[in-house]
Amino acid sequence: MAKKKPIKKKRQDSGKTTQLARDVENGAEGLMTTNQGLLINDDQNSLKAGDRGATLLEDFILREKITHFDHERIPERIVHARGTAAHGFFQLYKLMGQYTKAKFLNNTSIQTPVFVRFSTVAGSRGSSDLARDVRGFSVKFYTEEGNYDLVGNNMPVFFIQDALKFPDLIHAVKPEPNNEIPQAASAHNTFWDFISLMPEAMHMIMWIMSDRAIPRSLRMMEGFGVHTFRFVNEKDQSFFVKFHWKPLLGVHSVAWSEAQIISGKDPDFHRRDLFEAIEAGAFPEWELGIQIVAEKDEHSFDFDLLDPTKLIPEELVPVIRIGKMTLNRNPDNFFAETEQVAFHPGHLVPGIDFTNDPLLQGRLFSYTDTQLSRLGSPNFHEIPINKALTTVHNNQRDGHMRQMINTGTSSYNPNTTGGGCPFQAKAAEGGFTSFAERVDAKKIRARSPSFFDHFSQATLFFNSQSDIEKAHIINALTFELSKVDMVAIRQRMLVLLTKIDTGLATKVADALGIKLSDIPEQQLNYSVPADGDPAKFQPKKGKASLATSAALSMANTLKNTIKTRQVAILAANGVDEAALTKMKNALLAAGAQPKIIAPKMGSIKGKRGKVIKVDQSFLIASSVLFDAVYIAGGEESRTALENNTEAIHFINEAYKHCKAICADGEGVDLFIKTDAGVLASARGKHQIGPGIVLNGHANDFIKAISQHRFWDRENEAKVPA
Ligand code: HDE
Repeated sequence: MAKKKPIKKKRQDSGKTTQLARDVENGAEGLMTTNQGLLINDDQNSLKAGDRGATLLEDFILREKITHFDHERIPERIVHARGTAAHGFFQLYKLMGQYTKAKFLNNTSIQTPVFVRFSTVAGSRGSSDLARDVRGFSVKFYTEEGNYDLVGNNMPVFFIQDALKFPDLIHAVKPEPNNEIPQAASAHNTFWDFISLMPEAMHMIMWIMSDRAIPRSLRMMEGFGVHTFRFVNEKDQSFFVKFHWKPLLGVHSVAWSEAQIISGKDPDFHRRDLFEAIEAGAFPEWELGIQIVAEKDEHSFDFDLLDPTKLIPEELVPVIRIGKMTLNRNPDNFFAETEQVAFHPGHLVPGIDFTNDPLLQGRLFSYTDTQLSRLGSPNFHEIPINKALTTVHNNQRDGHMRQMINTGTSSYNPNTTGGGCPFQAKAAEGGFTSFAERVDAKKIRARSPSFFDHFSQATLFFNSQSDIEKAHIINALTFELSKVDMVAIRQRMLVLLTKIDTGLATKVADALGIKLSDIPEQQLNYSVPADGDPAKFQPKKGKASLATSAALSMANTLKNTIKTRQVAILAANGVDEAALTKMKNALLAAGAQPKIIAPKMGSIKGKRGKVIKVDQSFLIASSVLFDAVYIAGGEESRTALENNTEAIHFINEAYKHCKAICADGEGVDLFIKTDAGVLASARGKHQIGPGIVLNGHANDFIKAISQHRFWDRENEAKVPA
């Protein structure tokens, strides 16, 4: 019999420990016990009255196990239910004392631990990663002054201006209440009905209908704090601040037709991509950027800084990059960490404070409220992933699942029984003080007139897009509104689109088979005021100070690396192993992740007899899961692939989705015969079109992959794939 290992004492705090300590904690090294610590001798059979007899109620081991199982699920988040997360750290580049006294922004030598959760908003926990949706981008900084949460999104603006409208927005976008259809999609009546009555949503609609809503990877999207926050320095001077996360891999998206296929082929596409990149040591990185506006400049813009449907164009206030976040460790347990983490825009540290953005103010109430019911206790701050690094001392006591064992008789302040402890901290000792903003106003329920320009920045966004990006917005709107079966809703949306750009509206109308001139008067003037009184609420279009902003277009993003890009190498028996190996090594050296795709799993034999391991067969592989394709040479391999319809479809589909394609030797003959090859060749005798590398150098292929996509292929005849 194996010698029993001693059972080590369990640790109370995980999250920032070694792998070994975590293994011990998870019981990997110990023997199996009940939750009371009793060693279990048989986990295969319940206690029965005889071999074939009834199970005995007495079997406390069975009852404990099943009872725990029965209660394993907790309510999913009402929004942002589908998420994935990672651990990492933040390191500052330059001291920020001029603007803020936050300690983690005033020390360049420390690494502040972070936990980051990315999410989609509308779908359930089990929905697809590739839904057209906003992505949540929540960062918990475990600072020496307590937890600071930056709970943002991958788009810098929001649908609504006032928190009171949030339940309406979410009710409208969630599946319809009678039949719970559709899952994780905004393409349905109730969403567009609401939106067509909310002109303030138009700027966000441009973002959500753009390719930003279908990222290639969570590692390739920007993050934004959305609201304007405040920095406060040691002299109690305040500055307005907008937060940005800039990914070092650039900002990239997939195509919409691709997103829909990925949802079936691999609904976990984004979470797998993040998990695998971290496991492979290709740690995702973002730089933290800030836009600073002095208090005196609060009113110097043609929009209101407190309005969350507006961004500050980077051309007006540049983004200063102040530090870098690196994600370098996957969670050990999805439930304990990713599911139980509780973010809150009100988790602040001294030096950071709120503004009066009415959306932000409402959020400050909501997060604790929802976490109380989701996590089932006011003690959720004691769950390891939520615990601050600093020690918690206060007079809060008891409640469900209390972990801390408070000692002594004092649980009130002021006291003498506890020697006066815990004491309040003076501001000089790091005690939090709210920024003393001057307030002199009447209580009212109204929208500030400075919030009424709902269209200028929507137009700015649309005008800043490349032609292809504009076409994608038009297609996305057409797709969504085609799924709306109430004509009046489509018409109202078209009316709103005309206020953004008449060309945009005309193209969408045309695709929907509607003539703008036929829209009835009733819809043209339809307006539901946000505060109930049409006279008080007049959506208008102002004069934006900029015509375009380069930072808003993904066409201008970084295109200088192929790190972590997935490259499919198509091969079969008889492949030219020398060329294949050379290309594979060049791709690996450049940081890409090449995979050999062949007709069958197992291995293939090269033309000189080398045995090559196959990573995926065409049965499970799909071009939409890759960034680029390499077709290796070899006569026998070419013939096998030519007769394999899935291989041909793979190449055609990759071409259709504008990806880089490279072929060598006989692989070139194969490519030229595909529909993709015919189209590419039609471009000219010597020029086969950008993104296609035939018998070229590996570096040409690498350069092509780093361009991400060759979107202008969409302007040619399309491959029927
Ligand atoms: Fe949230 N939001 N939100 N939100 N939000 C939640 O809190 C809410 C808003 C955001 O990874 C909930 O713990 C209201 C803007 C993210 O765990 C809930 C309003 C932005 C996450 C909630 C907003 C966000 C949430 C649901 C309008 C971008 C996921 C579960 C006033 C700046 C956090 C939870 C995670 C989650 C309320 C608007 C970002 C219900 C009332 C604007 C990234 O409390």
